[in-house]
Amino acid sequence: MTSPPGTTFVTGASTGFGAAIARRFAADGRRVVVSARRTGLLAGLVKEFAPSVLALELDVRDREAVAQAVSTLPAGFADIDILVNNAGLAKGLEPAQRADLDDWEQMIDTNCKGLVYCTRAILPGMVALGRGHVINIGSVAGSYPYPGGNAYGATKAFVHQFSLNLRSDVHGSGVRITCIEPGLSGGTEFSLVRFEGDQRRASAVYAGVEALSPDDIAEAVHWATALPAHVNVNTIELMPVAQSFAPFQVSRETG
Ligand code: NDP
Ligand code: 8X3
Repeated sequence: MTSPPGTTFVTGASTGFGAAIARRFAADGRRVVVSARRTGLLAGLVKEFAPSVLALELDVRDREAVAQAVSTLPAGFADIDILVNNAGLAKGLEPAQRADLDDWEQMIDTNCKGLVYCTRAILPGMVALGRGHVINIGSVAGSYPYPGGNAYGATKAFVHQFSLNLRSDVHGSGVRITCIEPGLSGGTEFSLVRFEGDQRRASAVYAGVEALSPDDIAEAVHWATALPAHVNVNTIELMPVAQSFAPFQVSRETG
């Protein structure tokens, strides 16, 4: 049940899930490329696991930069056999009729287009190798609508379907594809980013709840990759026990 030798490439590794996922693989003795826009936040991982961790400044929305970064990796980190497409964000919780179009565009550019750019840059190497694993971080928001989830949930529905379609395309190649779809998770900057740095509003999301942790997500990612090579976990949907489903809303006539 140990990971094969090779390099793990993690996007959005500066905080939250990405940092925990990178640490999980580095602790296994694997080489890990950690990428994000804020490289200063990657320094701790690099120092802790030197020389096995390489930091890369990368904005996944920059198509050329993604292709360039992947094609110029140093030899010791070029044999990527696990890609974790984790970089992503939610911006805002306004109803669609009031949402900021720039927020929608940033979510689509990051969660959908960025994920596609990274996959397209790295997948051919895995197919040529005859093995590899792409892990995409989706969300329960891709399956279950909620007020204000509008474009964010739609980007994660894209991640879900893109993952399944990737499976069809790499059929017979030995490459595995998994979509991990978490529910409410704390210990990350997710809500701080969603609410534009409003710490009080972000903290309120997790008040009195034992949410999933970045380590829970890292464990799920690692488990899927550590299974025998003939096993493909298509989708993992996980929630904290404290989270479940609510009834549909019904708008009633009054009077
Ligand atoms: P964080 O905000 O802590 O982490 C997001 C990461 O994405 C950061 O490392 C950030 O790095 C990176 N990122 C954002 N935009 C870009 C970009 N344009 N280019 C490169 N990196 C970028 O949140 P989480 O750890 O919670 O989120 C990680 C993933 O998990 C996201 O895809 C999110 O949608 C998903 N998710 C989160 C859940 C939650 O409740 N927390 C639940 C379900 C899914 P930097 O800013 O340095 O570039
Ligand atoms: C993050 C989980 O429920 O805030 O994807 O959308 S949720």
